[in-house]
This record gives sequence, structure tokens and C-alpha cells, in this order.
Amino acid sequence: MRGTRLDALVVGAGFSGLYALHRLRAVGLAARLVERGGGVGGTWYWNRYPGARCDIESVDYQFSFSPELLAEWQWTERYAAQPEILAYLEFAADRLDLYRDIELSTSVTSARYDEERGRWQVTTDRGDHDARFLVLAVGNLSTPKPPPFPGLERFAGEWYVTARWPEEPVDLRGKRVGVIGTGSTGIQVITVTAAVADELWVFQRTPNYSMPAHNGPLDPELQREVKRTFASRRHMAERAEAGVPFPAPEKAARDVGEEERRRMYEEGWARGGINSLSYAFTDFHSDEFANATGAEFTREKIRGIVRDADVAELLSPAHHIGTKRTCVDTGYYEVYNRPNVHLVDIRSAPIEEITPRGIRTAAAEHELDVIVFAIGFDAMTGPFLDIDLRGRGGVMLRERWADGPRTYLGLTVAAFPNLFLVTGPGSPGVLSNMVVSIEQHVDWLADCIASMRAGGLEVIEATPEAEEEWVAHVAELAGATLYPQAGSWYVGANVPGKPRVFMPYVGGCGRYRAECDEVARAGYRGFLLSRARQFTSG
Ligand code: NA7
Repeated sequence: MRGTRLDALVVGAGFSGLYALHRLRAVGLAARLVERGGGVGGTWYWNRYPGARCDIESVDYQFSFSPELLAEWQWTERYAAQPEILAYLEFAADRLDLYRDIELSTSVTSARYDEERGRWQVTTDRGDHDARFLVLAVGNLSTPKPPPFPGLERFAGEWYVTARWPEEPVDLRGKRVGVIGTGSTGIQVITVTAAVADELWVFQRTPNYSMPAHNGPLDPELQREVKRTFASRRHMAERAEAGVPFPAPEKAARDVGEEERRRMYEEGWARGGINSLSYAFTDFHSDEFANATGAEFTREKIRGIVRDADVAELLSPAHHIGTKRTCVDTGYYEVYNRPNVHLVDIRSAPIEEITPRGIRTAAAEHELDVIVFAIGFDAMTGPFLDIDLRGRGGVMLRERWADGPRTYLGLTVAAFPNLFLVTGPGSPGVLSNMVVSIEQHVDWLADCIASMRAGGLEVIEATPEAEEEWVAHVAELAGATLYPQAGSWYVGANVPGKPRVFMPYVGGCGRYRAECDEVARAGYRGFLLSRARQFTSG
């Protein structure tokens, strides 16, 4: 059974999938989208946990391609919370008339490339599709890690995984709550839960660096100004390292004296946001000395905020700052001055089991009414490998990626013709403002498909040599930085047994865009383009 015959099937209805559906339609393709969730929104559909908020400023975390969307949508805060971003994506799907081609509550289980016909046979839990092109817009942080702790089934209270937070409100008021995990998610949950829970126990294995958001209502005049100047703002973001419109640093940390460095960091801290410190110096992520100055500045801030010196010490990270995604908070470190918040060091005394009454570590049992798991994701590869993907000759993606992911441009995989990944491993997506990376990826693949159609071509496939070179290029760029040294999800260190390969492209959005454009200009260098071997009427 071949199922619905399409030019393109898009999987996932987050920012990337919605834009892909829109762009593919615009180049004349019969396209549809399938989405596992009961609504559109992707990350912002699933992550409904208390405090969920974007770490990129709202005015930069929106689509740029549609003047209508830009004119009509008003953000209310400097950093938008999850409900507002979800409402924005629902609004975008509605305005772009996407819903008629979206199948919700539909999970792709397998996809096989039919070499004879040059088409993908895609199986979902609600029917099959037969598509020329397959676009996996499945996200990077969409496969949550299941809680690995023994005894959870016997816990008498309630428990939640942040990325599967229920739609119905969860009342944490007056409860004894335990949060496991202190990444971006944990920090957000902890900060808002501290104010409502009776007692909050934070189970921390590794502390993280967090910068102040200085969040607040968005000044209407500023928003008008951003709308007026949006094209140049986005142009700057697209060419910047992290996809945000800040001028690139010009000096190395050693080029300035200690006093000037401190002044620059103080200025960044006062401005706030994910790049508060990292935008100060060119060598922040590559030089031990430069990085250490930023790390120590942050630890000093923590010591200045948290009154209990032992707690401040426990909250002080030791890894290179910025080599795990820096967190952004609204009063995170301050919550540890509250009498109802308790930091539990599970590095020195690990969690041994969940008991019917709570969490038992090697040191003590903590009685809890609610446990929140903010323990992260099988990042970057998980969402792709969740699907049983088989390319040319039946080769399985799981086998091809057994020693770590391999892509060409982060967009394609050798032996998997007509398959496009959006923000896949080998792309700068996760190190950047995702929306900027997503628009670039989708524009590139849609332009590629349009040019194939114009030339009567039906099949595109990365060569193994081009893939090999790209993998080496990504590794070489990373090797010149401090990034691979951290035990981060960028390198697969957060999932037991996962290959330790540094996955993102660290060269920055601007350089990546130029490299992708150059490949296209050179007639899609590194790809084989052809007609399908056989034509059938389907
Ligand atoms: P992260 O950044 O992967 O953080 C997960 C946290 O959970 C982190 O503190 C982990 O400690 C902790 N963790 C994970 N597994 C365990 C176990 N088994 N026991 C105890 N603690 C554990 O995920 P987030 O959801 O916070 O953020 C992901 C991205 O979303 C973020 O980078 C932003 O881009 C947005 P560890 O560090 O492993 O010791």
C-alpha cells in the first residue's frame, strides 16, 4: 500500500515544519505535514511546564518571511513565555492557511526509500504516504529522556516530565515538590515553583551558568521601531555567529586590561540575555584564559547573590562557560535565599531510588508530593533515530549513525536521497537563534527542490565524499574551540551509551549560510542529481 501520493511530506509542525510546508507549497509542490502532537507548535506545544520561556528575545524569535505576520503580531514581553509562542505559531499556521494540509496526532513510524521510483514510502500510525521528498522537521530537543530511576512506579505522589507536561493545569501550591535537573528547563521550573510550593527540593548533579534575562513588558515604541527596521535587523542576525542581531566582538580577552574586562562584563550582565558575556570577546569560546575570566565573573555574581556560602559554592559551575547552552533566568540564584528552597547535591550523594514517599539519595530520603523530571533530551539524533528510516539498499539510518551522526551540510545524508533534515547534526541550529537557522535551512532546501524541478530532475543525493568532508569540517571547527570538552548534550554525553561526537556546526550562522550558498551556486556541489530510474503513475 502506497498511500497518499505527494510531492513532499513534512514531519513536524514546529517553526521548521510550518515554514517548510509554506515554502514547499510556494514552489508548487503538493505537500502535506504530519505532526505527533494534538496541535501545532512543536517544542512550544510540548513544553508547557511552569516557567517555560524562550532564551532568545521575542522580537528576534519570529518568522521574517511574511510582512503580514510581522505587522499583525504583537509580542508582550522581552522574552516570550510558552503560551505566547504557541499562540504565535497557531496564528501563523492559520494566517498561512496551513491547517488544511496538516494531520495532527499522527506519528511517523517508518520511512523507506524506493530506489526504483525515487520516492519515499512513509508509514504513520494513521495511514501511509508516498512522497518524492521527505523533510524531517522533527526538532532537536523533542525526544525527552525517560526517568531512569528505579522505584518510580511505586511513588504515591504525582510526577511529571517537563517536556510532556499536561495541558490541564497542575497545582503545585502548598505542595512538597522535588525537581531533578538544573539545565535551562530545571532553572525555569525551579524559579517559578519556589514561589508557590510549600517546600522545594532541587536535586542538582551539575550546576550551570545562568545570565539574568531582565525580562519585562516589551516597550510598544521599541516594538514599533523593530518592525520598522526588521529587515536590516534580521539581515544582521543572519550574518552573525548566533543568529541574533548583535555586532561581533572585535577584541580578544587579553587585548584589554582586567578593569576594562570587568566593565565590559558588567555592561553585558546589565544588558542581560544568553550572550551577556560571550559577545564581549572573539576568543570567549576558544581560549582558556578568556573563558576563565567570564566563568569567574559569573561565579562571583553567584556568590554575591546567594547568601549561604556553601550553597553558592554548590551552585558554581566548573565547566567552561558557554560550552553547554547558557541559561537565562529571572531570579534563579535568588530563590536559594528562600527558606522553603533546599539544594540537594546528588553529585556527592546520588539518587538511589524513588520510594513510595519521595526520593532517596545515598544520604537521605526526601518526602515529596510531586516530582518534576527536568532531565533533558536525547538531543539532535534522537528525533531522527526514533523513526525507522531506510535509504538506498535498505540501509538503516541507525546503522549509518551508529558511531555518531553523519550529514552533508546538516541537511542531507548520503544514501538517503531526497531526504532533508532541518537543523540536523552538522548544522549550527542548536547554537543559534533557531528561527534564523530554520528559515535559512528551509529556504535552501526549497530553492534546491525548485531548481531541480526547473531542470527536470527528481532525485538529489549527497555523495559519501561530500558527507565525509563535511563531517571532518564540523569536527575541525569544533576542535578549535573549548566546546567538545564539556560533557554536554552537544556531544551526546547526557545519554548513557550514546557515541561521543560533537554534533553542532560551530562556525556560526553567517559562515554556514555562505557555505550553503556556495554549494548551491556551484550547481549543488557534493550532490548527485538525477531522474528517478523508473516512472510510475503511483
Ligand atoms: P539539559 O540541559 O540536558 O539539562 C538536564 C539536567 O538534568 C541537567 O542538570 C542534568 O545533570 C540533569 N540530569 C539528567 N539526567 C540526570 C540523572 N539521571 N540524574 C540526575 N540528574 C540528571 O536539558 P534541559 O531540558 O534543561 O535543556 C535543554 C535545552 O533546552 C537547553 O540547552 C536549551 O537549549 C533549551 P547533568 O548536567 O547531566 O549532570
